[in-house]
Amino acid sequence: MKLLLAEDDPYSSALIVDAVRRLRYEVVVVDDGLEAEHRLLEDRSIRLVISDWVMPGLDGLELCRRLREWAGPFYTYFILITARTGLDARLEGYRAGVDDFLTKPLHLDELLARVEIARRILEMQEGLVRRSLELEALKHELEERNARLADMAVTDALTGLRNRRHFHRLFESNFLMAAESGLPLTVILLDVDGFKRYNDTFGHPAGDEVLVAVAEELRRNVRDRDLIARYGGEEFVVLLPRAGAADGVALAERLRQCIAGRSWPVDPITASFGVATLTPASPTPSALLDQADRALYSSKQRGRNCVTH
Ligand code: GH3
Ligand code: MG
Ligand code: MG
Ligand code: MG
Ligand code: MG
Repeated sequence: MKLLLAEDDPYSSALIVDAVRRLRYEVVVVDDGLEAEHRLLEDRSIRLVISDWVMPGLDGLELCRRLREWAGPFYTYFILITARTGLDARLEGYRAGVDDFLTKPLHLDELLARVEIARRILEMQEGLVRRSLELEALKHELEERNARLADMAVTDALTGLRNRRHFHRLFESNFLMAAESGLPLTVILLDVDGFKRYNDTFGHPAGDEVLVAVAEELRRNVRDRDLIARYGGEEFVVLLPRAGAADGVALAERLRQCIAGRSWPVDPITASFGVATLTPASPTPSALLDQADRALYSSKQRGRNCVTH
C-alpha cells in the first residue's frame, strides 16, 4: 500500500517514515501542502495520507478539503497530525473531512495502530468497490448476451432475415392496426421454383447460396417500413404496411424480374408470387395469409415465374 506523508518538520517526518516503512508501506514524503496536493493528483493510487496541520503552501485542513472534492471510486483515508488539542480543533478537522488525529508529541506505537485501522478500512472499501465493478461488468455481459439471444430468436440464421415466428408476431399487430385504421395492408408470398431439382443437381450448399441471394434481392427492393421474413425452406414473405394491391403487385413484379434477371452462377432461378390485400373478406390474419397462399398456388399452376393477386 502507498502512503503520502506531508510534514514540514524534518524530525517528525523522519520518525514517521521510519515507523511506517516497518509496516512495509511505500512512502511518498513531502514537506509542503501544495506539493502534497500535486503528488496526490498525479498518483491516484495513494489512498492513505498522514498530514501535518500547519505547513507551507497549503495547510493540512485545506489539503483535506480539496482531496474530498475529487471524485473517484476509491476512498482516501486522512490522518491529521497536530500540536493543537481540544474539541474545537478536532471539530474543525472533522468538518474538513479528516478521519483521524494524531497529536504531537507522537507516540509511534499509536501511530502504527492508527495506520493499521486505516488499512483495514481501506481494504474493506477497496474490496467493495472491486466487487461492485465486477458485478457491473457481469451485468453488462449479461445484457449483451440477452440482446444477442433476443436477436437470434427473431432471425433466420442462413439469410439474416426475420424468421417465421417473428413475422407472425408483427403480422398480427400490423393486421390489427390496418383493420382499425382502415389503411391498406398487403402481403406477398414467394416461393423459389423447382428448388428441389436445383438442390438435387447442384447440392445443398449451392441451394443455400441461392436462398442468400434471393434474400439480398428482397432487401434491395423494399422500403424501410416493410418487413421481409423467411417463411419456410425456399419460401419468403414480404409485409407491406400502408400499401394497396397495385403497389403490392408492382413490387412483386419487380422482385420477380430481379430474381429471374440476376446472373446466377450455375442455372437460372425464378420464383412464383402470391399477393393478397386486406379487405373485409379477410377477417383474420390467417385468412389473409391463406389468400396469399392460394394466389401463390395459382402462379405455380400457371407455369411459375409469375405474379398472381
Ligand atoms: P416448386 O416449383 O413447386 O416450388 O418446386 P420446388 O422443388 O421448389 O418445391 P418443393 O417443395 O418440392 O421443394 C422445396 C425444396 O427446397 C426441397 C428442399 O430440399 C429445399 N430446401 C428447403 N429448405 C432449404 C434450405 O435451407 N437449403 C437448401 N439448400 N434447400 C432447402
Ligand atoms: Mg508543521
Ligand atoms: Mg415451397
Ligand atoms: Mg412446392
Ligand atoms: Mg419451390
